[in-house]
Amino acid sequence: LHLIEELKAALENPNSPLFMNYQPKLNIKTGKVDKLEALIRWINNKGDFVNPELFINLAEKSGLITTLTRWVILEVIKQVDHWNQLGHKFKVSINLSAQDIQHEQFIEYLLTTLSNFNVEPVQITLELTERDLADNEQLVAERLFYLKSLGFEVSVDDYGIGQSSLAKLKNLPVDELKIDKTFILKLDQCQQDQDIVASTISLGHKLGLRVVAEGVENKASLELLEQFQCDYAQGYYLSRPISAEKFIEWYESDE
Ligand code: G
Ligand code: G
Ligand code: NA
Ligand code: MN
Repeated sequence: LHLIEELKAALENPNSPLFMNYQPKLNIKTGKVDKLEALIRWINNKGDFVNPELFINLAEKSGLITTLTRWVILEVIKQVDHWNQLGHKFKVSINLSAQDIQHEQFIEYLLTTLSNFNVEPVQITLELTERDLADNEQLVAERLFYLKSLGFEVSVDDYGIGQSSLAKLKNLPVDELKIDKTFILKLDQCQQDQDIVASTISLGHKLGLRVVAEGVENKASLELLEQFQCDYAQGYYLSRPISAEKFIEWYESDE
């Protein structure tokens, strides 16, 4: 209860102890980073990092998630606008909760915020887990089709550990599959994971989807993913989630 009050205050604080980190996604074919995932971070009053999974969970249970997601959307769009001004047109993904996509004013907020900056909808990817997509399916499908028609992209996060099947996804306007990191972390050491990942990539491609592997922690796994024709790789081997400033420094030194 204490933590939620502190989070609420953090969201209202103009000098917020919340901030975004960005983790690059490597385009395996071009060898370039052209996408990133935005991940929220919070340093509490004691100066310690609060586990994001913990406070996101609390925010979901308390209904504060709507406010938190709005905060994230504004921060990310501001950042993408800034990168655009530097001549770097990245695509950035935002993690959503089931409540966000179902919220009455979600799309309106997203569009209003975009209209205040020089950012195109196609630069914003919305990441939803299989579970988020399974909740209130009809409404979520309608929202996603509308978002898609506006130019936003949709990504299925943590793919493979949930209950949804590709058959279900075929009825949704999905652009990207993110294979869950449990299949990727030890990819180089596990034949079963290799079989699962190779066939998921191939199935994803047959359905016209871009496939991202998350949790790439070593070179051998990246090479396997390249062999399997995976489109994007994300993980500690390439970069941890880092601040926007650190990222652009890393990116420009690598160009
Ligand atoms: O780096 P990592 O520890 O950030 O993320 C932990 C969990 O928190 C992941 O499940 C991730 O999707 C989630 N998460 C991180 N940032 C955000 C965010 O901005 N919004 C939402 N809804 N979830 C986030
Ligand atoms: O649930 P979601 O996929 O949105 O969250 C991504 C989570 O995975 C974040 O907590 C992020 O910090 C973490 N992550 C990103 N890359 C790696 C990696 O290579 N290894 C591990 N163990 N975690 C990672
Ligand atoms: Na995610
Ligand atoms: Mn994931």
